[in-house]
Amino acid sequence: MSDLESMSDLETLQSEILSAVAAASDEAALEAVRVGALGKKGTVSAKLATLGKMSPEERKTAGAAINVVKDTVTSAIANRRTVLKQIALEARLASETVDVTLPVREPAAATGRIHPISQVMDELAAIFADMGFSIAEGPDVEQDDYNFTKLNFPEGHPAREMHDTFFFNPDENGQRKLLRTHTSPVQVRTMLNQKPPIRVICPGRTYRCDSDQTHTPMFHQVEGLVIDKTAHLGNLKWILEEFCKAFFEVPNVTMRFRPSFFPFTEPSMEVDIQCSRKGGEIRFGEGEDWLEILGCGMVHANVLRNCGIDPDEYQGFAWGMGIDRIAMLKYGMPDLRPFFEADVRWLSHYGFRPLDLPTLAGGLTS
Ligand code: 2NL
Repeated sequence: MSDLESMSDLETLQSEILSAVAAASDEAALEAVRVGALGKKGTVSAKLATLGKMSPEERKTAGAAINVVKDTVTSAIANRRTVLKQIALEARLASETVDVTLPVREPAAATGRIHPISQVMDELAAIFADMGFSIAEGPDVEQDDYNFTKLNFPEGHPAREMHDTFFFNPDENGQRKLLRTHTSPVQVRTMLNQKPPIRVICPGRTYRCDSDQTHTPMFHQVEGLVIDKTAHLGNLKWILEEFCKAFFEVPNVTMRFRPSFFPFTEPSMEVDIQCSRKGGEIRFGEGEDWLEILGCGMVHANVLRNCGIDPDEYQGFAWGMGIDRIAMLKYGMPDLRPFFEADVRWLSHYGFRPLDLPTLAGGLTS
């Protein structure tokens, strides 16, 4: 090869490498170009390897020319690397920009909400614990005996029909389990397992096959039970009044007791509280209207006997009310059905902040 030929050869090589350097679109592509030219088996390195076989004269000129190519390529690669680094940095800065003027996203503890039913259950627990009551719970799936028979519902009595019970298929012994229609079976279990005096409240889920504007097949009840040697209706009246004042957070309530019927109490009463409904808003402790909020009575002697308590030694009173209903009344919620629709928009409107716990000293809903 003549000197001229190898010179033009070198120029071609250099211009090819420089185009490849210019075309490298990221640092990995550029590194591949560098290895292809300057690496051990690179094209420029191959040119340098030919120097050994040349005469000293040839080596002088060719060596200088090849080293110029090597230096040119080396600095072109360094420059391109600087440019690519800058481009990569700009792309990253553009994609990772933070708009510091956006509002701070709140943590789950700040945005989460307590369901009104849970809030009301916590309020009930605070109020009745303050009056010396404990809380008892029991299974949602119950025996007929605890839900009906021990509560003085005779077999085949029409009152059983009135409960719209969800029954399970009978087991091998012909026993049909059911979904409890009230929380009374929890009090039955309490009487069977504890000696009087007894003071409990039993909040929980209850079920009836009924569904319309004001009924859902699952709803919540709280019942209370007091058994003692001298427990009487005067005590019951005081407890219910104290409860209503604390729960509705008013200084006074007027209550009205009307005779009624339940199989498990004798006598039985329904209780209304006085209220005003002016301007579409219910207020307690004033006004001329009445609103039914609960049922109650003296525990029937048959129920005491069925639950292992001697009615000649002990007597007691009990009451029951709907938690969903008193929650709606207290918090002005017009419709029952969204309670059970799990809609976070409803919950963020009607729910309660998780760290605001109800206390009697601090106010139930501060
Ligand atoms: C209502 C009426 C009531 C009871 C529940 C009860 C429980 C036992 C013995 C006697 Cl174990 N009574 N519970 C008593 C009277 C009324 O509920 O309207 N509930 C929504």
